[in-house]
Amino acid sequence: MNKSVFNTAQFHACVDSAHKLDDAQAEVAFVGRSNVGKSSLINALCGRHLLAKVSKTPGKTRTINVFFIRDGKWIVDLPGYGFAAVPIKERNNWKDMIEYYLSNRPSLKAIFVLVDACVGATALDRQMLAWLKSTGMPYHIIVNKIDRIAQIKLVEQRQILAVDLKVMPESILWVSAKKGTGIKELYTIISSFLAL
Ligand SMILES: Nc1nc2c(ncn2[C@@H]2O[C@H](COP(=O)(O)OP(=O)(O)OP(=O)(O)O)[C@@H](O)[C@H]2O)c(=O)[nH]1
Ligand SMILES: [Mg+2]
Repeated sequence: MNKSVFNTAQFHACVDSAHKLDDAQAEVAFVGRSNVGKSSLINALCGRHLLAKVSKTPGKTRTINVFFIRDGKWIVDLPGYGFAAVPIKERNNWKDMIEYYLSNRPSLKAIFVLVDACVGATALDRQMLAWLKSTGMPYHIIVNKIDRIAQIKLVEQRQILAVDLKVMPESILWVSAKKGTGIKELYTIISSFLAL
């Protein structure tokens, strides 16, 4: 694993439909509710603050945003779900866009589902996880924003979230895009999926 490969990541494409994407050799995608920190995590991975656009206001990412790592190897940032302030029609469009993308990319090697360490799994997270499970697509759960949990509560909160998500705590990657916790492990995992 070579961290510098991520540091030279570049913006590659921004599309409103997976139809418009060119072929990749291998790609991984980040999904999750709005504001969970998908774009922030991509920035943390690539060691850049401004690669993917981040905002305190949910609903910042509204398109499929592709970042090129090298040789047709991509990291893909998707719009978040569950942002109530967006009209239902637009939310449904995003849902269709995300599901179509996830279902129609033969080069998609792994889907990372982000869950907020404080908020826990929302109904839409459960829906996404159940759908991914039903399709047999390879997905992994990442819990982000663990910096918001007091150190003393971390073990207990990990246990609560793992039970809630019906998986072993060890199978979840616990990260903080803000503090950089867990990012090295994520490099290793993504490097392996993308064969970097
Ligand atoms: N404390 C803390 N805040 C974080 C972390 N990761 C992201 N944030 C904050 O969460 C907010 C949302 O981050 P984004 O990266 O824009 O979230 P997103 O999931 O891409 O959101 P959408 O584009 O709306 O789907 C921003 O204010 C970030 O600074 C983290 O690990 N810890
Ligand atoms: Mg975003």
